[in-house]
Amino acid sequence: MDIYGFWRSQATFRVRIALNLKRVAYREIPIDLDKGEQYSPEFLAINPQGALPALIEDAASPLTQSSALLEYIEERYPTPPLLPKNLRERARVRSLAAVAISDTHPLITPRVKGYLSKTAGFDADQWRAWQTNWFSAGLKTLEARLAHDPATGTFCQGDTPGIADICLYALYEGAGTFKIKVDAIPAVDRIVAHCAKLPAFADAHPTRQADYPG
Ligand SMILES: N[C@@H](CCC(=O)N[C@@H](CS)C(=O)NCC(=O)O)C(=O)O
Repeated sequence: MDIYGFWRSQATFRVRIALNLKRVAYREIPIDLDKGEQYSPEFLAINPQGALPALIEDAASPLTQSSALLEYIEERYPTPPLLPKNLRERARVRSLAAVAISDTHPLITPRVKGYLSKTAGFDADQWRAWQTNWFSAGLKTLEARLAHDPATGTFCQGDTPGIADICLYALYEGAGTFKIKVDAIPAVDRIVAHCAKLPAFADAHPTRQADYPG
């Protein structure tokens, strides 16, 4: 299995963790977002959206969108499960994941940065304020959702890591790659610390990737 990705790509980070948790071997092919390689004709032939990750298996068409990939990996490799069995618990996990995947991450992508700098004249400070605002909003929402909910355990849902933890960890450490630290999120800090102890999470970290510039 090959994944087109980038060390800092939060969406690729999520897929790396899921594959590691399932113990599925993969090779990552780097696409440098800082150089705009996602818009090369070669990559647009793989994903016309110009976004990472893309997962390639044999001669099949590429699969894209990290939420679809997490579900695909879960269904294709059922052990260990990354979603609970109980229907309401599954919905809670997907809802927590969506705070990161759907409502936070899309706002801080390179294409949004490009648009804001071109059309609204954003400079580096304005972009940083924008990024900080949306990382904080996402992580504080997750804190509010997790802190007092009896369904929260060692991890987001009970005591087993799953899709919500994958998304939380990638969001939190994604903020870290930009040196953004959000204060007063103790439940999030605690769950992230538990995730970081697991090799599947730690090995997927941006700083552990071959294309990490150091
Ligand atoms: N919803 C997509 C988001 C994909 C996405 O935006 N990926 C980023 C990297 S994390 C990207 O490739 N962005 C390229 C750009 O914005 O130009 C997913 O979860 O896979």
